[in-house]
Amino acid sequence: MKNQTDYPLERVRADFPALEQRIGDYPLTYLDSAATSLKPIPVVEAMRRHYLEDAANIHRGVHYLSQKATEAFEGARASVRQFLNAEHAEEIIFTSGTTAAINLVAQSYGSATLRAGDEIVISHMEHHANIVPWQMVRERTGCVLRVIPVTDDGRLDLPAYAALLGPRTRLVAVTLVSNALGTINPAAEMIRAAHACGARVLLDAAQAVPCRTVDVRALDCDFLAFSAHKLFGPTGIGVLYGKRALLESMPPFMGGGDMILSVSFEETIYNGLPNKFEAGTPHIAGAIGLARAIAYVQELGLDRIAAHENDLRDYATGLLEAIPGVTIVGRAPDKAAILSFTLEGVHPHDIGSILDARGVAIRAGHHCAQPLMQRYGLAATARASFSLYNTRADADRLAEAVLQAKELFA
Ligand code: 7TS
Repeated sequence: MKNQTDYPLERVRADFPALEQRIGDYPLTYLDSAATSLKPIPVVEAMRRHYLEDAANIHRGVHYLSQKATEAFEGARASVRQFLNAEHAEEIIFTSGTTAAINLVAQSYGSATLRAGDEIVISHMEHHANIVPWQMVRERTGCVLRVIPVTDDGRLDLPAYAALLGPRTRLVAVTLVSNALGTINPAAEMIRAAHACGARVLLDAAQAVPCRTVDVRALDCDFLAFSAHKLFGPTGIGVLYGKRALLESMPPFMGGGDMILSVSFEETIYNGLPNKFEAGTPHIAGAIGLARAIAYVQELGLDRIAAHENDLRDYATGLLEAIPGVTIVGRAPDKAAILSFTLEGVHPHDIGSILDARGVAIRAGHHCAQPLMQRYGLAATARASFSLYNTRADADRLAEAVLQAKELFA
């Protein structure tokens, strides 16, 4: 089998100069895009231009460069709106990333609306970023955390989810795609069930936006969070989407410049959306880079990206399965190109080091999902994640290196 014939893999790879380097005697095989993606030239160029030619602060200057920076920043917001198919640009809040976006909802919405005994439903496959903020809210409000179990093959247990929902459920916070298992969760169905009992839903889309079309209106989610750095954009910027009426009803999360209309020592009047949630000078270059990254994946086409990654997922799964002693953790029928695995007799960190010595970059560890690891009785897994620039040759090198790890420890 060949790579998809209409997929411009060579052209895509040429956009990512990091792929040209060698690690010792080996070409770089980058299989850690679930941690962060590599960055294409157009994204870095857009940020470089801003920093070298147009650097100015936004929303405050009357001068030319400030206006230009403001237009670029608000243009980026418009790009994100269109990318997510949100109804209004002011439903797009720039944050420093997924973690900050979830914390914003937990602090602002959670603290303002939750009372002792109210219930938040999360799942057993959440990243710590979608667990710990809710535990912090629990400490402040006395609300209760309920956890959707996962099945042995790595799906959410949907009958158990239905049984968890009830009149006390206020919020469901779940991941769209699991970073540790690759599982794609049936979000639309889960949102319908949550809404039917009056609960709001937050989706963690950190692993979803790089490889799937995410339409907040089709999903009807109330909040959604993602990071630019997994979407071929810069670190330090991400997005919180929230339905306008909800965001309007929420108190500010941080106070400072830009989030106010007027300040006196007696009284401060807050700004409207989205500024209310964007105190301080934001990551202007980051927003510009994110907008360029969105254009990059849209030019390539998310459906084509998904098809390419699915091919790599299936190909690599076949290769790993053929190695005796390898167990793939996470076998949901609907999966992104994230392969967590263990190798009998070899610690995942040793797998990672042996692969690294051959230029193969994977992640080994608990993937910031310790409860999930505990569920499967594991301390860690090795995780290979494939992206739009990976090749079948990358999967071959992964499998060869895993075989060598096995022989070394035999
Ligand atoms: N949610 C999910 C599903 C994630 O995969 C991650 C990062 C986060 C939230 C947090 O994103 P951040 O940008 O705010 O840090 N996941 C990973 C990973 O799997 N390996 O490194 C980071």
